[in-house]
Amino acid sequence: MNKPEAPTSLSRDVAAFFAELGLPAESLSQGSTEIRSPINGEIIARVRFADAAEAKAAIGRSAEAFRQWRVVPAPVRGELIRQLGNELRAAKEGLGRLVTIETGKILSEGLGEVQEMIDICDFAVGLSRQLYGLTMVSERADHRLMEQWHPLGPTGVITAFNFPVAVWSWNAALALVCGNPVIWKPSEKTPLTAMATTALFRRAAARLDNIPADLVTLLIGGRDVGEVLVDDPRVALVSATGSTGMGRIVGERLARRFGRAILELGGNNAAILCPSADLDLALRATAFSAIGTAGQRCTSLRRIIVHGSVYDSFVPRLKKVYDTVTIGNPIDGSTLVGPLIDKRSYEAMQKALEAAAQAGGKVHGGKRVKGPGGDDAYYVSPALVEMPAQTGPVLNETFAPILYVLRYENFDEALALHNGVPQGLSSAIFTTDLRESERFLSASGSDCGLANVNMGSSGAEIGGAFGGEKETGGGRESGSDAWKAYMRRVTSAINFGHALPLAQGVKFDI
Ligand code: UN1
Repeated sequence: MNKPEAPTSLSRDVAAFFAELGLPAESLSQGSTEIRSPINGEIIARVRFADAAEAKAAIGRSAEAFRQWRVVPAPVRGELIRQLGNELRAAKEGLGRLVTIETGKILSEGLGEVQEMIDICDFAVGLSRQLYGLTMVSERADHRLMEQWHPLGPTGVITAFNFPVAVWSWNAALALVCGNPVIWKPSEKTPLTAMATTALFRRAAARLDNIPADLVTLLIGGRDVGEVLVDDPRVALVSATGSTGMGRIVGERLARRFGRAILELGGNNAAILCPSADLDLALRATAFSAIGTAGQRCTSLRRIIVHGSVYDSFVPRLKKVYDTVTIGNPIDGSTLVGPLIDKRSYEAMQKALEAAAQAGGKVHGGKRVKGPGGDDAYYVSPALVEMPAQTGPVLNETFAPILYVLRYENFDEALALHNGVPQGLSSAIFTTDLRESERFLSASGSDCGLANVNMGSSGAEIGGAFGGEKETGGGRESGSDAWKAYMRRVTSAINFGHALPLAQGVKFDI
């Protein structure tokens, strides 16, 4: 474990990056909401929150931007995203570091998050020339059927603290090439990375002519601002990432007004460790998925279901990793585990561990450790909990590094445990047995949106559709055909003949 180091002046770093981006120094001291770095609890900014009236006005401006943007050809819209990708490339160091300062994830992951933004920009640029509709054969002579995809409307994007900018970019890059303006409400805990990203977007937009003002609006605010986005019928689509509790409210309220939703909510991701697994590989993959990002990814590994024949060779090795992993300042290159985001998160972790112990779990680790920041920072050793059964806190997502270990004897039992939780985001199997891996990926296998073989549950690339089932909300973002959620489909029938045959052979002669 790292020795505690003297706290650095993170606010100075933040101010320097903001100056580099041309953001006024006052933007860091404009308001009364204190933003603290989880690294040492230092106040790095005081930001102003928008209120509901400002949010409404912003939606009006976004609706105006939509009228202009929807008629810009999609490949021209793609050029804006190409410019955004270039800005992100140039600012990768600084923005990655700011992600680390604001979220506490290690620098390599802060940089990785910006890389994920660059990757989705590249994807979206290509996509801007591939918003394909279909043509279908018609049952009627001299008729043609076709579908087109048109821009949908202002898109609200509500993001969580743990991926403060990448998740915005998955949504924004697609929404923008699809012809929609974006209104962004970032997590209350991470407004600074959102401000910096918006500044980079403005730089990109300034390189081109005729980009409508208010194409991207940043609304830093609380729940009231989120509610305006969810309730206002001018917002055609809301993409929300966060807890299942939040998503249930957002989903219900959107449904009431027939607004569209993309929900990316809690995960309770598991891996099955089979008798034939490559244990060395499984150990590394488990460590990254369960301990990495201090367990604060929606894809973090939360359960491992281990076959009895490998339990005693695998679990003690895993415990050793848990005992020796480097915890400390995430800016320091040798650290693997940074702090939790805040005190509430620490308390939720302790509560879950107590409940697990009460349910018969054997808890290993999970204690507060001294980091670089004194009392206002929350560093913990990751926790491994051997459970006698899948009960109590094992059924919930606790956003902290807790890995529950369960034992199984036959594969069907493992699958039942795997799927026996309310969430369905990500999943993994470690096996070299083709039958097991194919079964896991089949209709009677993992019930999650993401199912991996011989790798952990976290760290997806942007090329595939990202999201999950059940209480994870069903939304898909990022790659594959996720773009379709940001557009409206028009199906057209065209008669190029002289007769008027009716479908299904109906006669209606006048
Ligand atoms: C999240 O935690 O909300 O698959 C997103 C991953 C990352 C994204 C996580 N690419 O772990």
